[in-house]
Amino acid sequence: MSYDLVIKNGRIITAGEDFVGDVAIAGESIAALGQQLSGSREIDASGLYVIPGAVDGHVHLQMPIADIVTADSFEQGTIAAACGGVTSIIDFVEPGKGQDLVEALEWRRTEADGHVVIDYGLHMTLLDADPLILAQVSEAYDQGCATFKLYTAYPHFYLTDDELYRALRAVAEAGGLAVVHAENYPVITEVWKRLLAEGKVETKWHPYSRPAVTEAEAVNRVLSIAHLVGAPTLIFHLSCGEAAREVAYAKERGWAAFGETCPQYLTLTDDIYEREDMPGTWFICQPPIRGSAQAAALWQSLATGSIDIISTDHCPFSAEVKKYGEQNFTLTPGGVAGIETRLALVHNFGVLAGYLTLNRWVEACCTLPADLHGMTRKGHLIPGYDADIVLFDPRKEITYSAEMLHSNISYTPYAGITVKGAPVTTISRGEVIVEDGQFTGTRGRGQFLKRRYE
Ligand code: DUC
Ligand code: ZN
Repeated sequence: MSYDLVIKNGRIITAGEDFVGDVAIAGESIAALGQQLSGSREIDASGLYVIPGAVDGHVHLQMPIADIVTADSFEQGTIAAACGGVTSIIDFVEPGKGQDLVEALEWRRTEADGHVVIDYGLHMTLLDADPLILAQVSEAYDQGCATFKLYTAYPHFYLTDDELYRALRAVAEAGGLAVVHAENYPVITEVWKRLLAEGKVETKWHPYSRPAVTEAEAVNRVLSIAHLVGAPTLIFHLSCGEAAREVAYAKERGWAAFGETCPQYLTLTDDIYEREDMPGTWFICQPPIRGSAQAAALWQSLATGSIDIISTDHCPFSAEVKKYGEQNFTLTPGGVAGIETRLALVHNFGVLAGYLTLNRWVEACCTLPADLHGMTRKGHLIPGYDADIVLFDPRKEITYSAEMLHSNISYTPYAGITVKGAPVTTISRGEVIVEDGQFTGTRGRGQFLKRRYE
């Protein structure tokens, strides 16, 4: 039998397997895995890892905040993602106050459809616990938004405990997953006020303004309320061991609790807020980047599985916008870029450093993000699944610079960092869209993913 495309002689690595063989593709789907398969097109993957396309369940493309917007459009951001071995992303719908959820979803889709180069899903943000809005949660789920974003941070998103209770209940009743930014914002605000009153306005004070305990406390509280109402919950961007331990504790009790962390918390440390060669404001994100012991604790939590997945929270702002907080760190919008660098960073600092096995790397970056976010055809190299595949060269060395990356910003948080191992070819639904690191796909080919839990 001849297939449309066969990837030959690669080291096929999935969450559970590791063997040398071929992957055959028919149309947009994986058709077979085996030996000596043949196709009308064949790609020699000798010496390369063949893994499922990476899934980034947490990105902010062309996201408006007041009068600014994140720097990557859906087109630019998904090109960068594809070049980094990512074949699916999940961005956000952020409805206006009182806006109908499905109407907001349709509007957000008009911004992405026709522009994205890989498949994408959308989380639905629940701004408050307005009963009229919560009554629409099931409908949003039916339209493919299986996951709902809740915040215990930021003045315009912050949910009080009673609001959390009601919103989480609505998510549970719809059969969805809550994804939560958990920090204790009222306490953080008090810490900020004290720091600013003492004249501590420089960027180096950013991590002091959001202590680990304010994150851990919020994680505990959110997971407790979620358990009470039966809402499976994924805590976003865990940045410290204290918070990861709260997720581990919830898991030990049998709760449906999951954790995500991001490369910036694993590979950077808080000395970057005081570096001389790069402005500290570039690295301002919420929660903040913390010390090296915290990064080590996060790697351990990933290894044991108390943190499940690695996403990026890709949220790039231009260097000019990042300057807003030069004289007062609280005025810099939070967010770092990372949509293109995750697979290679986690391979280098996680696998090569001995924290993660190759299988766990694939599981944390590709397979579990797909499963947890309700993508029913992604994240696995199994016949019938979408042929989203990445060829990763474990010998290729790259030193990061803004110029080599595809985000629409003039800097990268990872400038000067050398990694061994990089994605070289990206295949999305059977189509080669990145070859030798060069994007060859077409704008608008990506599709909206209707996600659900089976
Ligand atoms: N944190 C950030 O740093 N950026 C985007 C949103 C968030 O929660
Ligand atoms: Zn985010």
